[in-house]
Amino acid sequence: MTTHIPARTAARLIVDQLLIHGADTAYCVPGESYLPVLDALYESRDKLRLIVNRHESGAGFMAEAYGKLTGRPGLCFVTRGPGATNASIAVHTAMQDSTPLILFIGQVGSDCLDREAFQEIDYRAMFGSIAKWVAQIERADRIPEYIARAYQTATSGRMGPVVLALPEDLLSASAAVADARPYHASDAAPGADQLSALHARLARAQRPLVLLGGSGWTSKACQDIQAFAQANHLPVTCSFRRQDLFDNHLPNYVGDVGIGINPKLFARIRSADLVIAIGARLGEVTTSGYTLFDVPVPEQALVHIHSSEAELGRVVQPVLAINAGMARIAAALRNLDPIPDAPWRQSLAAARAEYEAWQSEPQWLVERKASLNLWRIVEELFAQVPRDALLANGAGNFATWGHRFHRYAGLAAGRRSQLAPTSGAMGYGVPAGIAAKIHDPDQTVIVIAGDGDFLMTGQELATAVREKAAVLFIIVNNGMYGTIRMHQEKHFPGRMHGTDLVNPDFVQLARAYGAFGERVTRNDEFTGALGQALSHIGQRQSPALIELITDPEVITPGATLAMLSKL
Ligand SMILES: Cc1ncc(C[n+]2csc(CCOP(=O)(O)OP(=O)(O)O)c2C)c(N)n1
Ligand SMILES: [Mg+2]
Repeated sequence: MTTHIPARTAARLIVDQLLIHGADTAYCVPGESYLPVLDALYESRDKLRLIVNRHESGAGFMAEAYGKLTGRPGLCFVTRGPGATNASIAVHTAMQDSTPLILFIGQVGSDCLDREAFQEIDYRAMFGSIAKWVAQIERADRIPEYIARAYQTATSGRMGPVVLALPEDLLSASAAVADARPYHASDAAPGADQLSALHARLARAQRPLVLLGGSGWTSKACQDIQAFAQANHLPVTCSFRRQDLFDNHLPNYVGDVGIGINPKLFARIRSADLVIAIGARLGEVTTSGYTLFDVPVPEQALVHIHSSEAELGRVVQPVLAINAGMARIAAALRNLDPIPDAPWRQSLAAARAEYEAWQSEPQWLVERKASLNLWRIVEELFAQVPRDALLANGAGNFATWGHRFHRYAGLAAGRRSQLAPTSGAMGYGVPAGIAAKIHDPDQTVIVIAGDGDFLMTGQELATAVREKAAVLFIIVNNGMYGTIRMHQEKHFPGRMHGTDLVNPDFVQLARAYGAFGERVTRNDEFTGALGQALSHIGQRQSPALIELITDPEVITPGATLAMLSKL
């Protein structure tokens, strides 16, 4: 018996497939190239929330942040040409950060294709090297197939971005075609022989260490890793901007492996005899510019576990390569028999003490007696908010204060507490923080942004106000693109060029958007401003912004500009 399948428009088919795969939110900047999809979204507006952004980088970053937070693809709709080019920063970030994302782009009709028609781009060529998969849907009856594959591809193995182009004539077509089934992400499981090999290596080790990173983690997987680490008294580190994969308050946590790594931790990893890297890609930042492990044969015995076989042995050769998803490997590690009387047990406390010392206020900073001291601000800020508050940021030296001095809550407790781009994309923090607050209105969300970083996507404050996303924004205003100024000072001392900034009045700017705004120039003013900002976001359902005027000389937690020029 054949069931009668009614014809649906392509746009209806697209939105129906998204709903079948569990979509609840999408981000967009509208365009005439995909009007029928907007109309289908209108019809389903009670099931699928549409967030309207002010720039496609904001829409893309918000979708990427959604993907990071949920493990399900973030959805973003943009118009052809200029919309697609604006959104490309989020595709690149989703690629480097291994985040599931699906970007839908309107495309010129097939009657004009390849003529460089108005706003036409060949998306396969444009996104070819920064997306996991790029396709153009040319037949309405194949929409269920393409969208099911997009979900499957974005979420399986090493997660990543998918780009789907939608030609104009496709969107005006119809088809009588059956729906797909909800997708099920696939991940590999570790083999029993691999687990016993890992166990045997651990039993023989003297100075082992665990390095967590990458995507695909769940709260349960983090609980399992925590149990494995605790049962074996293992020191645990997290890779760059994945500091919330392990509760930083636990004695097993010994620091993060990112830009500006604690030199004592670097030495510890270099001299470890066994490194169990779980989920981390072992990319340039995580390996301190490929110096943490010798390339291609590291001194340490490296057990590398990754969800994609393409990352195993890509740069450094492991003694044991395990292709496995995070949930599966974590559950398996938890079930291993703990190593009795582990010889490294005594050194765990020493490694932890090095981490805690690295977090204390640097002596030179104490002596400087700055009127506004970011070390103190970080300490005071996190003393006033719930432990699982989320901290989002983009790129710039301002971010290192949070990375180094804040103790992130672990995902094991249920929520992500860090949202930041391993791609180093400026402008990420503002939209990402807004997406996090929309996703979980009960979580306290703080965005720390530099004066440069903030203005790359600051227009999304309008989105925050519209969506009643009561985020706390903290701007670290040093009047410059400080990171680049720092590099300039190291390489071309005294020749400052192109790195100073003329800023707007950020407090007036916040107020103009309808947010609370306050400026802080001294440590003792922060308490009052923070109290007001927190009570504002607690009650008003609108964002708050605190602008910190900082000393431009204090360029990092490690040095002043003057100290750098003497290097
Ligand atoms: C989209 C993008 N453009 C440029 C850069 C290069 N870049 C890295 S940090 C930085 C300056 C950041 O300035 P700001 O946000 O004020 O932070 P600061 O370093 O002053 O603390 C620049 C320009 C980048 N990482 N991303
Ligand atoms: Mg700056």
